[in-house]
Amino acid sequence: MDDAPVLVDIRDGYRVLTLNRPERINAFNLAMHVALRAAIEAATDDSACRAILITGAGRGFCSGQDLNDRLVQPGEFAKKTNTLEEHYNPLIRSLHALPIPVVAAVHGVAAGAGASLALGCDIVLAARSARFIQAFVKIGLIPDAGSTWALPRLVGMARARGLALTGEPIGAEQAADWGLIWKAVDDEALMTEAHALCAGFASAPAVALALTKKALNASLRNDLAAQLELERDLQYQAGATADYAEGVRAFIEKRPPNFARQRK
Ligand code: T3D
Repeated sequence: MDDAPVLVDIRDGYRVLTLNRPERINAFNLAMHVALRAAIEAATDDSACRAILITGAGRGFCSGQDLNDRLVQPGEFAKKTNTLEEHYNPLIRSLHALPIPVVAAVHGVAAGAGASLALGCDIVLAARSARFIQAFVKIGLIPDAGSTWALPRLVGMARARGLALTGEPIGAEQAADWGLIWKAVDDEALMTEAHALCAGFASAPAVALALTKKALNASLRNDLAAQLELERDLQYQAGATADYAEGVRAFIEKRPPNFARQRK
């Protein structure tokens, strides 16, 4: 279904979810929220799916909330929309909690909640010409869908304030220099690199990836002592897997490891 709000492409070991409202730079409406949630749930339920790649159709990644659905009179907003509670917040929480890496491949523009969505993914690859915009202030809103949480943690408070309070765009190279994203790549290489990354995750040790994600997420609220204890506990779990035994054996035998292809 080419006109579905989210296209799902099942690859060998990972899934590509393409936001598909290109005429509005993939702005979120209700149908896209529902489709994205269903696609993420289906990917999670499939033990052969070892990573998710989120991208956008057409000339940009995502322009945030569809503002055509937000023509309100003063005071009407809270009565008319519960989208944060019902859709954006569960989406960002689910990306954070998923036991598999989620990669965002950003081209064109990621604005408003579209930028928040990218920052909610584990790894953001962006085309060199891409821009990230905390567009909220331009229309009288505050950054949402996790941006006020992610920004200071990724780039520090001074830069978070600059981005959020001005709504000025930041280019992909600067975003990478600041630590907002993982990497800026040549425009024409974006999807090749994103697919290669996901294919790599598909053949990596699944439990180690899941527990690494868990440990890094927990570090944002733990002190050092608590984090060391968590690392010890998670390492016992990773060390008990067949993948660990295989990884060490492969190293000793000087051959590439052959990790399990399915998540348990
Ligand atoms: O409401 C709640 O539930 C709270 C949650 C809020 C979350 C949010 O995301 S709030 C922030 C919403 N997003 C924005 O404010 C961004 C609005 N868009 C823009 O600022 C610009 O369009 C872009 C910077 C993203 C891109 O600029 P440009 O010049 O490259 O493209 P354009 O010409 O502005 O947009 C192309 C088309 O997409 C255009 O339609 P047209 O004229 O060709 O028929 C434009 O209206 C449409 N479009 C772009 N963004 C949105 C949109 N239509 C609806 N909603 C959009 N967000």
